[in-house]
Amino acid sequence: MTSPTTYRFSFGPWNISEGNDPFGPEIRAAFPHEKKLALFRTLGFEGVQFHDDDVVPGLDECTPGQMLRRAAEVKTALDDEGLIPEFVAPRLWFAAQTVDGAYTANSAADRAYARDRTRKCIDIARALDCKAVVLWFSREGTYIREAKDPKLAYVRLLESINAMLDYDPEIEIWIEPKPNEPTDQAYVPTVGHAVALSYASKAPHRVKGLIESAHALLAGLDPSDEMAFALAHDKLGSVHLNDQNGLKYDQDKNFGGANLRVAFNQVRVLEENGYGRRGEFVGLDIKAMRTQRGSPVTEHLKASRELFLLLVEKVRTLDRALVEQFRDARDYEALELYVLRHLMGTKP
Ligand code: 3MF
Ligand code: MG
Repeated sequence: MTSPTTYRFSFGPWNISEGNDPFGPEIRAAFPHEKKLALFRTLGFEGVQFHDDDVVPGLDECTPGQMLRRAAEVKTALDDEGLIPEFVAPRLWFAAQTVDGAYTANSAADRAYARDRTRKCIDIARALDCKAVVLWFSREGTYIREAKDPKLAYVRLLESINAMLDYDPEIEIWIEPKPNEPTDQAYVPTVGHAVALSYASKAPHRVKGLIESAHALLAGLDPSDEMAFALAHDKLGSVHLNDQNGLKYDQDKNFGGANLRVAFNQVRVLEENGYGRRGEFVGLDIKAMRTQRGSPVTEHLKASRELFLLLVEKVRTLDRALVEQFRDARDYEALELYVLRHLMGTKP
């Protein structure tokens, strides 16, 4: 018998926010970025997800020396708090040069900016002793189909990935698919696209996926099946657990907050496939409700972590023999009732 997985959790500093949305500004007092690291352990988290400019603010204006000095300070702060940097992601959607995308922008100068910024992101990751870079292809897509040559766009994405693999011989690239928002149609909308890019790349074992529950739901897919697909290819770098109520704006709701059964199945697929046993983090990407008072807001992170652990118990106490029996008998009606009763804690 192997011992049960002890899960490690992570989130990014942007998950502690001031509540601004597209219709209104901040409504909570700002909580200083530097102080956020001190919260992780007390909340039960030991992994930190970073954007490159979370580590080095004003990155585009920094000299290489300034950049590395600042990264070294953050590394010391992480060590002091006993925290592990899970990944660093290049923020390729803020700058004027990324208005039309980054690696797929129509302007050669803008594509060069994106490549340069990505190299800086990798340098920062290495300075933190962090083994992965996450690519969320935020603006790699179009608002109207005629705006870009989509085949060329995929070629450019692959070339950019290969350039990253060349630039650093060890770094892993985890692609975080999302089908839309902020673009109308994004390139690499599903993990299948990400895995195809991985196999086409020059180092497939270093290119993986990061599945965000809400992103899969926005693509009309079940997040647990997206995770299973990546796991079947040994390419699940990490997850961004959260929830999403239908095809709306990207909601980043509390894990399990919209659909407990969908959350249960994500936990089931992760647990049944030994996710976490090689140090993978259970990552969250969750927005606090705008209505929440106080600063800093952390209830949403605590609640989602707790919900994950409660669902782990539900997975571990699932009667596997009974599940097999129902599968053998092809009695999925009975299986469904059993699963729902189990989730509700109702005795048969
Ligand atoms: C957007 C996202 C992003 C990514 C993050 C890491 C701001 O929907 O999910 O969060 O997770 O940028 O790459
Ligand atoms: Mg995310």
